[in-house]
Amino acid sequence: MRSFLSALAIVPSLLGSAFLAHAAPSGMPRGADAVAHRASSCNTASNRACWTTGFDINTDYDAKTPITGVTRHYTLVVTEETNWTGPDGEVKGLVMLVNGSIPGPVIQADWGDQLSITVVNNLKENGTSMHWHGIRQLNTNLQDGVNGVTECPIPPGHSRVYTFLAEQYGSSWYHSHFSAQYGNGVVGTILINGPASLPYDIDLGVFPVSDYYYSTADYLVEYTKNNGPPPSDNVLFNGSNISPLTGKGKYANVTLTPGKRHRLRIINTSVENHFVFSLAGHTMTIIESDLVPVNAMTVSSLFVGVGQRYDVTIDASQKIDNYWFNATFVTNAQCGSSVNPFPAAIFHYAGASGDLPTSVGTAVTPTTCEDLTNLTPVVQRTISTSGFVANTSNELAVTLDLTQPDQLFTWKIDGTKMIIDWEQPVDQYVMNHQSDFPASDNTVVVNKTDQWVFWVIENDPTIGISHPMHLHGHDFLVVGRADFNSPSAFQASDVSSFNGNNPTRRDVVMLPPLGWVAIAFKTDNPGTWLMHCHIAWHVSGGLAVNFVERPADFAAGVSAADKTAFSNQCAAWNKYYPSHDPDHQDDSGLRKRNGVSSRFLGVGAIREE
Ligand SMILES: *[C@@H]1O[C@H](CO)[C@@H](O)[C@H](O)[C@H]1NC(C)=O
Ligand SMILES: *[C@@H]1O[C@H](CO)[C@@H](O)[C@H](O)[C@H]1NC(C)=O
Ligand SMILES: *[C@@H]1O[C@H](CO)[C@@H](O)[C@H](O)[C@H]1NC(C)=O
Ligand SMILES: *[C@@H]1O[C@H](CO)[C@@H](O)[C@H](O)[C@H]1NC(C)=O
Ligand SMILES: *[C@@H]1O[C@H](CO)[C@@H](O)[C@H](O)[C@H]1NC(C)=O
Ligand SMILES: *[C@@H]1O[C@H](CO)[C@@H](O)[C@H](O)[C@H]1NC(C)=O
Ligand SMILES: *[C@@H]1O[C@H](CO)[C@@H](O)[C@H](O)[C@H]1NC(C)=O
Ligand SMILES: *[C@@H]1O[C@H](CO)[C@@H](O)[C@H](O)[C@H]1NC(C)=O
Ligand SMILES: *[C@@H]1O[C@H](CO)[C@@H](O)[C@H](O)[C@H]1NC(C)=O
Ligand SMILES: [Cu+2]
Repeated sequence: MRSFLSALAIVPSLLGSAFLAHAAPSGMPRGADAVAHRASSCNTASNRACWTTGFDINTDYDAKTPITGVTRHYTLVVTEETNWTGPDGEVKGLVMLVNGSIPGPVIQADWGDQLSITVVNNLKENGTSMHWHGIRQLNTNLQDGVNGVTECPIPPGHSRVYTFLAEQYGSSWYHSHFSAQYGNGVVGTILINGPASLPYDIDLGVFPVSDYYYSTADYLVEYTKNNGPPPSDNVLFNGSNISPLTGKGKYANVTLTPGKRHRLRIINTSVENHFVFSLAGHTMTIIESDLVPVNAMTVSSLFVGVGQRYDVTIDASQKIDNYWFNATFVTNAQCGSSVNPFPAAIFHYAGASGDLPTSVGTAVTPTTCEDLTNLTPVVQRTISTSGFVANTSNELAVTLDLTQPDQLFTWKIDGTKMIIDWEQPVDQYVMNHQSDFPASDNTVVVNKTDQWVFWVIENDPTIGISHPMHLHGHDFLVVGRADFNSPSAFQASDVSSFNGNNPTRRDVVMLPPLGWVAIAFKTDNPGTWLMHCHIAWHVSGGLAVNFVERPADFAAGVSAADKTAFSNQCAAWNKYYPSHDPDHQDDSGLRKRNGVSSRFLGVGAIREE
């Protein structure tokens, strides 16, 4: 197996098709075949660091990939259902689902596989686009799935194929980037097998935890324009929980094997709720965050911001029993709350009774939304921070504008509320060598090649709300941040506290309330990369910026086939949209709108102009 894989690494194109046939035997759902069989033989319970010849946990995955020649095919069908009975037994008026469930199917692959995912839009009137959160998309910006930026939305009745390489490994998720549609259920998980920084016996798989609302996301987007975030109605653990209203539904129930070490892949797929997780009587050891393997770090509880992922190991070394896995909320810090006061899942030791856990565990009640910044990536990055001078071109201020007549809460970054144009995505300008982006695309052009560029993101000095800031297309270094407990505005002298010596590297970081965070990424990936707050209501409210990275290189590198696919999809959307605009349909006709009548907020809810 090892030599076969290394041979593949050298001549993938020769062996690729034979391997594909092997990977997806006829009769099996394509892509759903046993990924475990494909893992390398040297990756064993006692040696998870090993992967295959020439590739292990220390391999710099930005520098080389164990190309397998395997393409994993998946089809994801997005549908809309009314009066749908959810996993907690409560009926929701309207949901949008991937293959009929929340969450949708798990996308699985091995490090170095190619993914080919067909997304079918069977929604009634919404467009859609699917974003593969945290996937690097090196030189594949058009596969990033951000409508209005990297593509036009896929109109109802149409589909598109996304193809990209699994350049990194670990746990992540996918979600719609059309308005706040993912809050209606268009979400699923991604698991890419690879080496790990700690041995473990059993991979329990993905464990997404999400806030869950009985109202539609479309309603909540409207609601949060003028109101504070509502508490979630429930919290789902891997798609399950009991209803806090009626007790219907069932707890998620994970079986642990006594004496064994388990890997759990925690993924926060919330739209608004941040959680602190703890497993009664146990510690958890972090081995990876946001697709970046880290040196093992043991914690008794773990804050996970929206969009963040932590792979942890859990030793089943306690008494054979049942234990609560609790999600608790941060107190008084506005990072989420739920109608369900004690969201929890059961962790059941094999051999224990079928009863509910009895011990309540120790309450963990942090008072800030602070995430960890003391993780040490296994594959190191050390950069010099001394040349950095903060100035208006690299400071991005987040502001809450309370002066707009049509909505109370308008979020801006760098002075602009993003209002993307579904009909003319940013990448269309870039491919046409145009730089006259509409101001509302909120673009920041970055021309430098293979340089580390620094950004200071400054929070509103008047509003004490944290934001989980997510960057597409890059893992960034968190080089500095204000203190969560006594945050202060950024000052030039803060640069002296920057740390470029292998700091925490990830793709979502918490921006302290009233404070700042400084990040650095290397300009090695041409294309337009969205950076936004991952709270759905805030990105819908405009809290996003587009880094247009090396536009000339991007335009030069796009293949003719990708360009054609891009324009065909835009032609289909632009043919569909104006005549099906629900805004038009809802319009009483009493008020005529001018020109292209609707514009979009964020990634993009509808706003009346
Ligand atoms: C999703 O549903 C479609 C249509 O039923 C099916 O062809 C496809 O295999 C499903 N995908 C997965 C990953 O199960
Ligand atoms: C959904 O349920 C509501 C309330 O029970 C009912 O009025 C409505 O007709 C139902 N809609 C559909 C499409 O079944
Ligand atoms: C998306 O679908 C929802 C539910 O049907 C609807 O309320 C909303 O107006 C639609 N938005 C667009 C832009 O089509
Ligand atoms: C969560 O559900 C997925 C899909 O059914 C499964 O593969 C995974 O093992 C589950 N996770 C846990 C921790 O049980
Ligand atoms: C998920 O992220 C959201 C938003 O950052 C946060 O409010 C919530 O506490 C996180 N949930 C968990 C379980 O960490
Ligand atoms: C949890 O799962 C185990 C194993 O399937 C089962 O024996 C036990 O009864 C379940 N616990 C509850 C409370 O359902
Ligand atoms: C954990 O959740 C259970 C079930 O909801 C609850 O009874 C218990 O008090 C919670 N423990 C903590 C520490 O939050
Ligand atoms: C801002 O500082 C950077 C160095 O960090 C420098 O390259 C750039 O020219 C400066 N811009 C202005 C407008 O001073
Ligand atoms: C980037 O390069 C282009 C082409 O050389 C130039 O027109 C543009 O002004 C540059 N933009 C910035 C922000 O440096
Ligand atoms: Cu936010």
